[in-house]
Amino acid sequence: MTRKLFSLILATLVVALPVVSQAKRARTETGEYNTIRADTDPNGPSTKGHLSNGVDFTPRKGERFVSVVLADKSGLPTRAVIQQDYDGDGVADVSTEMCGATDAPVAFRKGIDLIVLTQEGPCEDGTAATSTFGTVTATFTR
Ligand SMILES: [Ca+2]
Repeated sequence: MTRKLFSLILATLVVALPVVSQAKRARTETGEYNTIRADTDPNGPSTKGHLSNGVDFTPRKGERFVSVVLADKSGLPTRAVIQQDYDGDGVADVSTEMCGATDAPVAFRKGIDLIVLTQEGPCEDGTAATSTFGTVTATFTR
């Protein structure tokens, strides 16, 4: 009886340990943006240019903070905001500025999608910046 119980406890620990370490690990997700409009494309209207200056991310259960990095093909930093629409009216209720990347993990309200929107022009501190096309990398932590 004791031996069976011990085996059961051991089996539970072996199964549970990877789950716990997985839960503490940060999760990274990427998305592409492209602010080059088809009608201003030097090659003329085409299917390769589409207007999309943002990337949506859906946080998972337990995630509370996000760090964001933008890699623009221009090589310059990209001004962006992280937004959440708490009441679903299509208007952002919170907006956090960044210049190329977040300085520190940003707390967000759980259960609501995050939208990372690139902005035209320089960053708030005057740093030269632009938005052409590139990748948004979001790292979620608990
Ligand atoms: Ca709103």
